[in-house]
Amino acid sequence: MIPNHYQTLLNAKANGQKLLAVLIDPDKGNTDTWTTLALLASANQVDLFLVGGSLMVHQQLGACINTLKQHSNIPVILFPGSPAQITPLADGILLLSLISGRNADLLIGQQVQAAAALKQSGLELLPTGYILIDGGAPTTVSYISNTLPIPTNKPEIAALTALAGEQLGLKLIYLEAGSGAKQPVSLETIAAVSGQITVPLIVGGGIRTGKAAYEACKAGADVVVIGTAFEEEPNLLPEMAGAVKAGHKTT
Ligand code: 1GP
Repeated sequence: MIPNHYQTLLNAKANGQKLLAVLIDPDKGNTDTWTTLALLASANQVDLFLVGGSLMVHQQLGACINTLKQHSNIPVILFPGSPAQITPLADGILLLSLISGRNADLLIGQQVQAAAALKQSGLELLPTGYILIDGGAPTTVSYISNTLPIPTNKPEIAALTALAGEQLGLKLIYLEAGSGAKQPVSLETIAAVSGQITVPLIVGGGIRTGKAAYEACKAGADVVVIGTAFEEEPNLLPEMAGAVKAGHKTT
């Protein structure tokens, strides 16, 4: 049977289980770093790998995914910065629409360009409303996307943006403070968005401590994404995985 990763996310949400996703930017590593992360992630029951980046300078996407798959059974979901990052080597793809912005190219233009390749790829498609939240300083994703993030003190705008995304049929909402953000998405914003939607909520950007990961889960995140902290210190992984599990609704 072909695994259905979206169903896994829905089941986890229904059971109050929180998930940890490790984000890997293939530009920023090599076989050794990916092997280390894959082994640590397996040992700590990480739920997902997200692979992608805003820019792709080195052609390492395939090598990165192959290394992760060689050393773990954790599903690899593409988190593409552009249609050039589509590869059938992965298990699925966050099919992003940048619904916090008003850049038509990122709302629908790039998706049209990618549609045929996606159909051919056989990848599981996870249509995702991608929402940028101000993380305290300009981020790569805000610069590259040429869009303004939602101000951090406007949780009601984030909540209604997410609700509109769900009403349009998007199956996931991703609240993004930006990779390496000074401040992660506020707990108030996570709670406001979580209170409006029924689809799983992914939260990432600037989460660097177990406490921040735990609090994001308690505020309503269903999936916590961590990239930069593990790039800098892979050995944080056990603590982060424990914090996300401690955030389960049942505990
Ligand atoms: C970025 O949300 C992810 O797209 C993760 O951010 O690198 O800050 O953990 P960090």
